Amino acid sequence: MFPCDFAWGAGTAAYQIEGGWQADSKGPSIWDTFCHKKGRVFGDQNGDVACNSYELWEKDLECIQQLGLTHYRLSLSWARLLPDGSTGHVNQKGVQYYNKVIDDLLACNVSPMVTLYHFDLPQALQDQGGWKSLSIATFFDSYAQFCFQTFGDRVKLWITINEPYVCAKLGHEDGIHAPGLKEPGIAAYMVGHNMLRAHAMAWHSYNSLYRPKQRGAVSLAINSDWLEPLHSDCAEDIAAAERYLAFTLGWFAWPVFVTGDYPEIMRSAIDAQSKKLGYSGDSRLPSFSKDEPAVLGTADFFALNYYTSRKVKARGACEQVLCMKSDRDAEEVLDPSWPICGVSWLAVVPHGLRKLLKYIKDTFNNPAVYITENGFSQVGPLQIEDDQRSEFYKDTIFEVAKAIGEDGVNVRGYFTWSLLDNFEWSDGFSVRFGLFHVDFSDAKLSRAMYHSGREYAKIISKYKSNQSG
Ligand code: GBH
Repeated sequence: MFPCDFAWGAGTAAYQIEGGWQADSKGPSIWDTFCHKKGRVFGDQNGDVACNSYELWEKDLECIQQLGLTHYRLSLSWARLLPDGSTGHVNQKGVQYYNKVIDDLLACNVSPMVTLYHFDLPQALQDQGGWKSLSIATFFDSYAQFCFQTFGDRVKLWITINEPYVCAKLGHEDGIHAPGLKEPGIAAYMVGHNMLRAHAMAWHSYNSLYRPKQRGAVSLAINSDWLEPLHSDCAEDIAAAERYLAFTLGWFAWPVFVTGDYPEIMRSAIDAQSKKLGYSGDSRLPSFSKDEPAVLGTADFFALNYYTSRKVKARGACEQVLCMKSDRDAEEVLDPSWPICGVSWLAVVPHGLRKLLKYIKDTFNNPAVYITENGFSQVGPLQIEDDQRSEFYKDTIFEVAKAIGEDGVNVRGYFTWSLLDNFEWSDGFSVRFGLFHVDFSDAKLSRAMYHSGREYAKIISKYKSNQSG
């Protein structure tokens, strides 16, 4: 049921694991700056050291081998490679580090999937306006081309940007992620727009300059919950769930996979709200220029980060202020039959993934899909015997199997989040997503496999032997 070349992976992100924040002339990123201000992150923690994967990469490789992964998803730290964000100055130590990681993986028969951007913009580019500035797309394209040029002989799976939704909304609307801006109703749409422009430019560069020789595939990773109307027979709830989906998955998937532009209900909702609140001027949702490379068709596969599901109802006439929540006029409701057992936002709903995969197949013309992130965290007292998480992985992978076998979804790979317990953004080290436990109180930062890791290794080896047999 899983195709013989199915990718069995796990993922990490540079800032969450590497540490070495100043090592070997790495430049600072917006997450360095953000965490170094008090009151931003749980316990004022930061990623200065994290799992110290910059020095302990070999330990990570052992974990990867213990799991029997066929693929490993990592991200590159832009500011480690290009300390001030531009290709004018290349940090060779950074190049060496990622060369070693990639070469070691390949030597162990593990294919790298490389994310160019996982939330950590070089601070030097933030100082020039960051993702709000139009010129960021050109900087990103140069960085991407540098990476294709440097690593693309060996890397065949690329993700340009991870979760533009999260960068835009959490970073520029809610201010709970770096760069910590709170400019509701305006900045997130600009940021999302520039991320799409940047992604499209990089895809076109790959397509014309590198693909002919390197023959890899490029996409962007879109996070989406599965959404259902709270009352399936209530027209307002149905419309609210549709709007919610348009403002999350649709925001990025529509331009890239369907029309080259934002979902119509997104634009009309935003413009209607502007009118209501007396906000004049151009639409707060920018428009794509015909003079720039087209966004439509700039993904060689669909990269999905799925964690949870939500019920949705209309908000009605509450709180009329300029913000994304008012624009989308749809509220998520936790369903009591979908239990929360870890971090507060994560209801455990494995079957939501199957439904979302079917929706993606039907809506986006049956693309090849990689599930680039999926996971479930522990909080509170630590258990190496994390049986609930083992069950979660078993159930989820079974849902993926049904999506392939019964719904005919073209799923090409599944990556758990995460290989290691790591720096979980605003939750610091208090939330653990790893298949391996990391002892952050021990100077050696020793890694130890959770039972869920053992379970995942078993699943992988079962399907691998089925495939070869
Ligand atoms: C992923 O995003 C990230 O890509 C990854 O780096 C991270 O480690 C992983 O999640 C686990 O968190 O704080 O209540 O406003 C997943 C999508 C969307 C999930 C934002 C958390 C925050 C909810 N994320 N959401 S809240």
